[in-house]
Amino acid sequence: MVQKIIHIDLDYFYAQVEERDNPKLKGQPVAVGGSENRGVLATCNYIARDYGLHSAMPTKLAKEKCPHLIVLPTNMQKYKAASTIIRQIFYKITPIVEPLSLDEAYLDVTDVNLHQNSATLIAKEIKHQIFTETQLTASAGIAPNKLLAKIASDLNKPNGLYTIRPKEIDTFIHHLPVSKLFGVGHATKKKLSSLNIEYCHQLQKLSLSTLQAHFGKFGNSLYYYCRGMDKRVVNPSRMRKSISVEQTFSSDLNSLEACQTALGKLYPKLLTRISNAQALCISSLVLKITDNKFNKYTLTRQAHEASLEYFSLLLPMIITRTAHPIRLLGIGVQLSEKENKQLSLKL
Ligand code: DCP
Ligand code: MG
Ligand code: MG
Repeated sequence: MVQKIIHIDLDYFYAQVEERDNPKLKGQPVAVGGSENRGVLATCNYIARDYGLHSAMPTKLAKEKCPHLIVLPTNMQKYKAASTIIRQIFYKITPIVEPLSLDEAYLDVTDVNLHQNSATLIAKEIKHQIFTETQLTASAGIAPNKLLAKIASDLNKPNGLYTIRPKEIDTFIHHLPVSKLFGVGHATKKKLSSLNIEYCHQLQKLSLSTLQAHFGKFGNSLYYYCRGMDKRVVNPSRMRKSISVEQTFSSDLNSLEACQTALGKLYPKLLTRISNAQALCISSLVLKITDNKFNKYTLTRQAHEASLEYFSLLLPMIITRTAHPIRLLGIGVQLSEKENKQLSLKL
C-alpha cells in the first residue's frame, strides 16, 4: 500500500508575518532577528535572499551585504498565533499530523476521503485555507514518503507545490544532490565528497556494507534514502512533551543558597532549549533533585511561563523534602499542544 504524504512549510515565515502586518514592507528586503551587535537573522524574505542573506547569518554581515535591509525584532506571540491556526487547518484534514516546528508539518493523507483521495488536490486546499485564514503563503510537497515530501516542498518555494508520484521516484532521485537527503549535514557531505560522491545516482553504487562501514547506522538509512525509499511513518505524537536540563555537581550542594545559584546557571540553558524547540505552550514547571543517598524527588506545578522567579519560589519546597546534600538538580517544562490565547510561552 503506497503512502500519500504531504509536507507543508510556510514561506519566510517570521518575515512574512511581519510583511502581512505592515504592508509598507512589501517590495523591500526584510529580515527578522537580533541586533547588529552580536545578533543573527532568524529569517529573511526572498528579496533579501537575492543578496545572499539567510537564517543564522550575523545581522552585521547581512547589513554589509544589503545596506537597506530592514531588520525587525522577533514577535513570537504573532508567529505562534499563526501556527495555531495552520495546525487547526491540518487537524481538520487528518489526525495524522506531525508538526516539526511552528511553520511546518507532515500529514499522512493516505486514507483521507477528500478530492477523490488526490493528495495534490488536498495540498492545494490546505494552501488555500492557510491563505484565507492567515493571509500567508505556504509551500507543499506531495510524495509517497516523508523523505521525498520534504524535499519536494522546498523545490518551488515560495508559494510552491510539487508532487512526486511513485513512478517518478527513480528519475527524480537520480540527479538529486546528496546534501538534500535527510540527515546529510556538513560532515556527511564532506565525507561523501571525499569519496567523489555528489549525486544520489553515485551514492546508489555503494553497497549497504560499504555505507555501513563509513557511516555506521546512518549508512543503512543512506542506502535507502538515495533510492528515494523511506520507511519512517508520520508520527502524530512526536512533538515534544517536555524539555528539561539537569546538572550533576562535582561536589554536593549543602545549602538552599548554593541550590539557588545552581538554578540561576541552569535557567538560561533551559530557555535556549525551549526557544530552539519552538514549543507552542507551557503547561507546567518541573523541578527534580537527587540527594547524595540517591533519593530522587520531583515537583510539578501548573504554569504558563518558565519564569526564574517561580522556579526560585518552588526550589525550597523540593529541597526541604530531603535532609541530605544535593548531587543533582534538574529543571524543565511540560508542553501542551493547545495554545491558550491569554497565556503563552514568555521568554
Ligand atoms: N528560524 C530561526 N532560526 C533558524 C531557522 C529558522 O529562528 N536558524 C525560524 C524563523 C523562520 C522559521 O523558524 O521563519 C521557519 O523556518 P524555516 O526553515 O521554515 O524558514 P522560513 O520559513 O523562514 O523560510 P522558507 O521559505 O525557506 O521556509
Ligand atoms: Mg518555512
Ligand atoms: Mg520550516
